[in-house]
Amino acid sequence: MIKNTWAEPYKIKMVEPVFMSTESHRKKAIEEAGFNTFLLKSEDVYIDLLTDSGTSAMSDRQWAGLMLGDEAYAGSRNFYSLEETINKYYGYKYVVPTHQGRGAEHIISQILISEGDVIPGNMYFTTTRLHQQLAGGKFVDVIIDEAHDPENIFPFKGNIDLEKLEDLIKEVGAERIPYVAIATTVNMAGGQPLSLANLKAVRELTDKYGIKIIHDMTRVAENAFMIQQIEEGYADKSVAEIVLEICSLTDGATMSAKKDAMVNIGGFLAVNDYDIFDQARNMVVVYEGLHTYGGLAGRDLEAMAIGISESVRDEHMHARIGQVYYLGKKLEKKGIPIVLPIGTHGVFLDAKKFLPHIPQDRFPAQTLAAELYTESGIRAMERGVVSAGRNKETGEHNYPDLELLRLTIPRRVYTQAHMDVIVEAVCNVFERRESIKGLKMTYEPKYLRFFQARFEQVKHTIPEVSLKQDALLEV
Ligand code: PM9
Repeated sequence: MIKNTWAEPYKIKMVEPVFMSTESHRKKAIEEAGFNTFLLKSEDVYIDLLTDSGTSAMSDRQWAGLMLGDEAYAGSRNFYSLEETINKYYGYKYVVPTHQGRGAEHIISQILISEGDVIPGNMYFTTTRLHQQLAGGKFVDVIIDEAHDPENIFPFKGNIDLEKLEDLIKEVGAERIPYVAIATTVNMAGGQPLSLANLKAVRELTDKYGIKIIHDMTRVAENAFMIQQIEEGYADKSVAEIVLEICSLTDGATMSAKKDAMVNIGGFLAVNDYDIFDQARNMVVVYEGLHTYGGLAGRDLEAMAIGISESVRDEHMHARIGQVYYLGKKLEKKGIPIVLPIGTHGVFLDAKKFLPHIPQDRFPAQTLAAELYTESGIRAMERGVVSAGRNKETGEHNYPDLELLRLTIPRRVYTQAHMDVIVEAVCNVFERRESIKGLKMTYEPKYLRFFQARFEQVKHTIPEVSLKQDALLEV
């Protein structure tokens, strides 16, 4: 993978200084943040690997696009430019802009899901599953088993298990399945791609039962690059061609343009069915804004359109994923337990292996996030039991097999030297791993708890009896 030497297909025109803190400053900061990296102030962070969402560097063309914002309330020319770009690069017919991905998830879930419906998908994503639940649906994971094993090196761990999917259809009935949810790539599995062969088979199966496919296309260009690199028959196709082929196999999509499309804010819902579009553009005026701006400024729509065209360029993807691989390979060589194969938007540390003495009730990945920050000022994101939330029926924690700390790489932001610093910091924490104790949750919000939960350090690593919460919906 990523065989050729690569370098960034751009040069740097503007820089933003970062804060070099002391260890005592960081100790205080993480304690004040309740040991939750989401609650740190960004100015206390040295290298920010919390997310690749809205954190990428825009190009000079995107910044220029901001100046072309047509801020008319209705019918802004930037909307038409975005619509044209989506038609051209993704092939979807109808577009409804939203302020970000979850705005689109809300709308499509409310339109397509009825109480008691079941939505199969290739692993849950936090906001996506919550919107499906809030609409009365139940998410069922039908990803292949390999995806739940951090050491399994199957190259397409984002694939759907066709047998699991067909068994589910037969069990609940096709009429209870409004759509199959397909994500490119699969974030919670470690940024893993799905193959076109698998997607074609899913299309065939869903056609047989008359079921739609809704595509979470947040990182579709990254998925397309992986297909180009490793799927038989795609080496000579461009990323742009593969993106179009993926989209053509689905009925509609939700997009968080803050990732692939490299804008600080923005998203959309795109569909091929006029009736769904008609309902969506009516709903968007209630929750987001008029259907030609969807909660965004005209300038945001223009930057998004330009970002989409930049995201599907082969040389961009080569450098973007090349950088993630550079980091992953170095960590792997040092013996750090990471999810394999290396994902496309970040390197995921396997916290169960990194801190085997900390039980999942003591939040090993959350603990590791706090330790890495204290060590180095590097901020990463927990993707384990805290993110997985609680079982809606029992109120117990959901215990995912994957207890991960995500080192997410923003696009076009950091250099190879930053990657080397990250490796050094992770190795330093690894060396003193046996002395690390776990955390206890002291505050838990009802929805998407990972964003705002607070923790305290514990003295011993014995499991906690997990607190139950009333009226739990989440996730
Ligand atoms: N992903 C991420 O850091 C943002 C914060 S965590 C909720 O990975 C997928 C695959 C995503 C995603 C956000 C959304 C929601 C949908 N699908 O954040 O609402 O990775 O734009 O998108 C984050 P928005």
